[in-house]
Order: sequence, then C-alpha cells, then structure tokens
Amino acid sequence: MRLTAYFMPTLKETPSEAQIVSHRLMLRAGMVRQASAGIYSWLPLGMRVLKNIERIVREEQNLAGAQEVLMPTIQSADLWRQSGRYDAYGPEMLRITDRHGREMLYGPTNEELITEIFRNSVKSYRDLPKLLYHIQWKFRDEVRPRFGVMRGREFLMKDNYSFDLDFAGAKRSYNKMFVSYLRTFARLGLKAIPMAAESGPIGGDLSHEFIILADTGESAVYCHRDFIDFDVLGQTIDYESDLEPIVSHWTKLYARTDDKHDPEVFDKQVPADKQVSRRGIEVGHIFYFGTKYSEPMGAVVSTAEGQPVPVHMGSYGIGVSRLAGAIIEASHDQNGIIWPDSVAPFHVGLINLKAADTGCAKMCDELYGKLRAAGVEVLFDDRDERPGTKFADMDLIGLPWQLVVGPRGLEKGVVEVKHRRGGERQELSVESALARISA
Ligand code: 5CA
Repeated sequence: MRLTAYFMPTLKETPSEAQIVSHRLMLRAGMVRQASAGIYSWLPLGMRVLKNIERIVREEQNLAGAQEVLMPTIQSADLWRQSGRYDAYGPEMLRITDRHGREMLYGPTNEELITEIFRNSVKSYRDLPKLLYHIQWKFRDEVRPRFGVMRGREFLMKDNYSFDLDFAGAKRSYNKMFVSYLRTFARLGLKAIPMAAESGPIGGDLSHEFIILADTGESAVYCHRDFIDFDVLGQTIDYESDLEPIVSHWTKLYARTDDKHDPEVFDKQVPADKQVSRRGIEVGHIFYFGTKYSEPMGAVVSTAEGQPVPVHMGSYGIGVSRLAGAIIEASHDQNGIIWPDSVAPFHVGLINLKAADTGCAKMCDELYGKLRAAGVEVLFDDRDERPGTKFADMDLIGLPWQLVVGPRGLEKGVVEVKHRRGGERQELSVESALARISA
C-alpha cells in the first residue's frame, strides 16, 4: 500500500480526551475515531489489526474443536425473560422497541440465544459435547466508558458456549478453552495469567479471568511471580487428551483478582519476594455455570438410560477489540506502538527519504514490487515529506521493520534496515535487506 493513497489520518498533537497511552496512540496513529461515547469507528490501519487479532482467535478456537456460528446483535426480550435475566441485567442493557411494539435488545452476551438454538435441535447425549462460538459486536451501556476501545459500550467479543452431559464433560470443555486461551494470548505476544475470579452477571461458581499485567489496568490483581516465566507455546497440544495436568500447572500457584483475593492466604502461599500485586487488564473470562440457563430454558437431552437431564454449560469470552488496546499497553515506547509480528497491520514500512530523487524512487518501486511479489505486507511512505516526519510516523504506527532508502546510501549501494522493537539499524545490500526482513 502506498501511503499517498492510504487513509491513515495521523495526529501530531496528543488528543486531550485520551487518558492512557493505548488510547492516545490509537487516535494518533489513525486507527480509530470515536463516533459517540464508548463507540468507535475502525479506520484502515486499526481494521487490519482487529482482523489479525480475530484471525488468531479464530484459528485457536477451531484448533480446540470449536465451531463458528454467527448470531445477531439484536435479540428478543422474551428469550431473556425465560432465563430471568431481562430484569436482572439492569441499565447496562440497551433496550429497544420495534415498530410492532415488540421488546428487543442489543445483546450484551449470548447465553440465552445459543441455549435456544441448542434446545431446538439437540435431544440426545450422543450429540454432545458441542462447543459453538461467534465473533460479534456486543453492547453494554457502561456507566463509565473510558480508555478508548478498552472499556467501550460497543465492543467486539469472541464468545463461545459449551454443552455437555455432566460436570466431568463440562470440565473437559472448560479445560479446552483454558488451554486454547493460553495459546491465543501467547500468539498475540501477550503474557496472560489465568486468575480465579468472580462470575458476576454471567453466573456460576468456576471462573477464571485471563489478565495481562499493566499499570493502566482496571483491576487490582495478586499472583505468584513464577507465572511470568511459564510458557505454553513450546508444546503441542492434543485437545482430545487429558488437559488437566496443563490446567493444574497453571492454577496451582496463587493468582486471584481483587474480588477473590485473600491477603492471609496470599501471605501463606507466596513467599514475600515472589508476591506480585499489580494492576491488570482482563482480556478473557471463562465460566462454568452448570444448568443455570439450561434448566429454566428447558435445554434437555436424554441420557443413555433415557432420562431427560438439563445440559451442563459454560461460556468463554475474549475481548477482541479490547485486545487492540491491551497489546499497545503491553508493547510501546515513547515514540509509539511496537506491534508483535503476529498482529502488525503491515510487516514492513518502506521509507523513501527523498521522493523527488529519481534513483531513490526507482529503488523504492523495485523494493516495493519485490516485497509484494514475495507476499510481504508493505506500507510504502512515498509522500513528499521531510525525513523527520516520515521517521516519526513510521515509529508511531509501529510496524516490525523499516526499510529506508536515501540518496547517500544508494551511492554506497546500501539501504537501511531498522528493527522497530530493538531499535537496531543495519546498512545492507538490497538482497541482504530483503532476506533480513523476510527471515
Ligand atoms: N458471556 C461471557 C463469556 S462468553 C461474557 O460475556 N463474559 S465477559 O463479560 O467477561 O466478557 C468477555 C470479555 O469481553 C472480557 O473478558 C473483556 O475482555 C471483554 N469486555 C467486557 N466488557 C467490555 C467492554 N465494555 N469493552 C471492551 N471489552 C469488554
């Protein structure tokens, strides 16, 4: 993509409404714009990041054996009356009346709708287990929408729902999602720690929040320092095997959010030099809630003995749009964003230091063509701007690599390659530069 043709409205000034670094950088890099309080439009650069996050979440859900569906954003109030949550949900729910006077709502979550789909089609234990997910916008009329996409009113969530015959089956589904989440967040370049948490309006008594440590996080969290060195991507996971050993490895040390924190137990279980008490961002939340929805809504299957029993359910959420902000909170410097390779909107930024110079223009066109032919996503700064502006914008948007072409380098037969994360620069021949970037 040529920057002269691209829609990337960057801002030089720091927007005054943004209190945290990710919000400031997302606005400055032209990733999002606020439409109204807590509601955002995603511009091309932000959209690429959002799609990359979505792709990784989807790949990992599929790998764990979940199947993708798509439920609507608008739901019927009647369905929510069946579970008893229509009144219980309170002012966070956006309630709508259609032209026929029917009460509708913009879904804040989908337990009721998926339970209805399930109960109408599945009647036997033989059809279990099932794990169904979608990636869809949600609306919650938050009292205090803030921090940009981190606490929005409209936000993109991956929500998965599991259906099993009994607790043992439901725990297997829970474990699949637990491990899948560890992998998902690691692939997004994040260190997410599963912490015992309250289940709130979703309900149930087994629940973990996946938290990344960050000073700007909204929750106070407490955990054992050893979590920081745990790794999950080093092993191949067989989702049909017993995942309990992995889950217990990740749950045996103390890790709790504020609601579940017990200072006495913390002191007893964690030596003082291993105690981490920080703030954290909740990027995912998983729940087992048994028959909370299946019983009132009649989602019943027959057992092998022909007995009707309500299914055991769980739900598993990932804040897809929140993650764009959370990744920036975890990965930036004073000059801007530093994208992990896996979600970067482009892999390389190609900078022409002197657009008016025919040699530079020719070399840039050649590099641009070669990179694109090799399938490398490249953003080509072909604008007629000062080098300082180009460097600043490229650092701001945080692509993993910068490839800089200038008249002085060309005389020596070299171009400059800069790695955004480490900051190291190398002068290399064109061939070596291309090889370096593609490695
Ligand atoms: N139905 C369950 C799980 S599928 C559920 O709704 N869980 S949740 O309430 O914990 O939300 C799941 C994830 O969505 C959270 O972990 C968080 O990452 C994200 N999320 C929740 N509220 C917001 C919000 N206001 N803005 C952005 N992301 C949010």
